[in-house]
Amino acid sequence: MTPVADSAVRELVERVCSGDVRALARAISLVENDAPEAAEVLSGCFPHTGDALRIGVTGSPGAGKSTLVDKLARGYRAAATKVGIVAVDPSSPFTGGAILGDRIRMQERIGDDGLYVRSMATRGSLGGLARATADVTQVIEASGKDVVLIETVGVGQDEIDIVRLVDVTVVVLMPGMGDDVQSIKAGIMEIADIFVINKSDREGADRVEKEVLAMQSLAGKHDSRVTPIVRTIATTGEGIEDLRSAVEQMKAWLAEEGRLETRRKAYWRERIEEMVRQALLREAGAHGLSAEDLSEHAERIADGQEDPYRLVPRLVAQVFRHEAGAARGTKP
Ligand SMILES: Nc1nc2c(ncn2[C@@H]2O[C@H](COP(=O)(O)OP(=O)(O)O)[C@@H](O)[C@H]2O)c(=O)[nH]1
Ligand SMILES: [Mg+2]
Repeated sequence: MTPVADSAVRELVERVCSGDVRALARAISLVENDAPEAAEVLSGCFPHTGDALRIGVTGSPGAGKSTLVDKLARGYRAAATKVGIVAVDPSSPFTGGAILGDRIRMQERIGDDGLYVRSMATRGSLGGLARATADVTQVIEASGKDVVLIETVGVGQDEIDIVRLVDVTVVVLMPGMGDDVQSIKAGIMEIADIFVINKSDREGADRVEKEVLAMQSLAGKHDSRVTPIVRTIATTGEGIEDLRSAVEQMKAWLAEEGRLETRRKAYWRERIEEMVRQALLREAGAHGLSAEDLSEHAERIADGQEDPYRLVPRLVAQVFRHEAGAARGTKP
């Protein structure tokens, strides 16, 4: 990057950190699209992160996550807590109802600079949705938010990866899910810090609670803490304050015995590994290993014409040879 661009990025980051909403939107776009300036933006934001509480809100489509997040945000705003919202919903790209709903809600909020809402463009996020969400969250945090709420549908590996980047995971269930409680058990249920039974105005809330309790007793206690179950009616706001206090209790629990540090260390351990992988692939791409090359190799390997166990060490050596050459100022 040229020095001019560098100083422009620095200025952009300064504006983000001072709470400039337009600068924030611009910085997020650069990061989301993995633009050449992205690393500089993220690096500039990094010193201004780490203090916000990241809350993941996950659960099946229609469980009431968006409504709940909206009410939670209002609760936090009433308490003068600055809130960021990241809405991730891969099931409805571009025209999906959820994203549209989030945008409408965002429109309503214009004028409150203590709240920022962003829907993730879910298709074409380079390096994956989890990467993009993690980076966007960093930028929003740097803009001075105390709490970042991340809404995501609790299905698929991408979503589980997204949930891994939060401090507190709220799993939203609802009556009438029946076997659904069982079906999402495998992935998301284990990482729940708080269960919410939303739509408690409907019949069957007791049954869902019983199922969750049964599951918990089956799983056994593996923590010094029982996962609380909070009943809510997101549409009316009933139970939202109970949910906020459950989050506060979780926060206090995390503060004990360095639990938050442990979680965040595990988080960064995973992210670094992924970042190194991405960087190496990008480096390889710059030195003659394009996506097409990869496909050609794959084809030959599938055909039995090429040996992957010899290919990969050769490719890795190629990248490092180039790096070493660049460091010496020579071409390999
Ligand atoms: N009866 C009832 N409906 C609710 C409640 N919470 C949300 N809804 C409705 O359920 C639908 C889906 O809500 P939404 O927040 O978009 O769910 P999401 O897909 O999980 O984000 C909407 O029509 C909401 O108005 C609730 O507590 N009770
Ligand atoms: Mg939603």
